Amino acid sequence: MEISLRHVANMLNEAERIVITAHIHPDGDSLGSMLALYASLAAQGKKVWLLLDDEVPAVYRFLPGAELIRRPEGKMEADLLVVLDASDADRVTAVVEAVRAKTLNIDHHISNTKFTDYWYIDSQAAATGEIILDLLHLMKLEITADIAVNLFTAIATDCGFFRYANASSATLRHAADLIDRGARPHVIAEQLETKPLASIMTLRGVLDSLEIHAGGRIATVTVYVDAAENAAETTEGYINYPRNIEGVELAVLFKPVDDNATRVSFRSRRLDVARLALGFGGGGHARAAGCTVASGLAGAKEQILRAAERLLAESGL
Ligand SMILES: [Mn+2]
Repeated sequence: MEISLRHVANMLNEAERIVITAHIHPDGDSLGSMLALYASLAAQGKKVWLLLDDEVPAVYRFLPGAELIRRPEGKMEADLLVVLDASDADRVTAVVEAVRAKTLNIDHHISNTKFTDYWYIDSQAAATGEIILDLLHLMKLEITADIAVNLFTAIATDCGFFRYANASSATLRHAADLIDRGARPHVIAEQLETKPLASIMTLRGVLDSLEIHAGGRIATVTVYVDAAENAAETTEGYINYPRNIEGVELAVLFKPVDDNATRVSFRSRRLDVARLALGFGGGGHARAAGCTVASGLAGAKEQILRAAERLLAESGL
């Protein structure tokens, strides 16, 4: 059932035992939103748990409270399970199975499949963090400096530090509000941009894998990382290299998982890549989306390129 933000606030006020989760392969928005909501509800004396069926990538471990995020273990009961920044059930399976509770989804993905008991979706918001900030104001909860750091990171990372098309004047007003409450953008940016040497070494291989297709309109790169690294590091930033090439309408990042799975990320300037991702059971936004293709790298590449060239033609690009 679709509900208003006021109704979301009422549900949170009424619940005493609340589990907060977000999508697997967590990013700054999902983690920052989780931690901000956690801190505000826990400060009210509620029993709150942060569950995620994934590791927190190393780059986000500076977020205040990140160490409180646990993997689900066994079954549990709660009054409410809040699912943040997740657009479909596939991305939260383990936690939803482990927790018996009413489910509430707060999200900003246009591709949201409305998979919970209750949902609040604002596809105009650049980040779920923007919605959480509005919610905390509505609930008249204190926004501490730690909460501000989490929400600023959530918002900034989902709009390329205010450079992407989804960064609206409202996005910047939210960010300004958070700076007033103690978020320091230059400190957060430095945390996010400082990389381990291994990540730069990986970049060498990524650039080596660059391929140009469709007469220069599609650029692809491939990231090979073993499972352990995969869990600890975020590789999404690599897609900006093909994305920034002159004339490229569609950037694709392939991440081979095994012989039967290849994760794929898309970025574009004008093309609706959410449509492309949806065709492979994925989702996302118009200019940034992703999916997993049930095939090894070569097969996935072939299928994606075929679908992408068709979409380019249909879109007149
Ligand atoms: Mn998001």
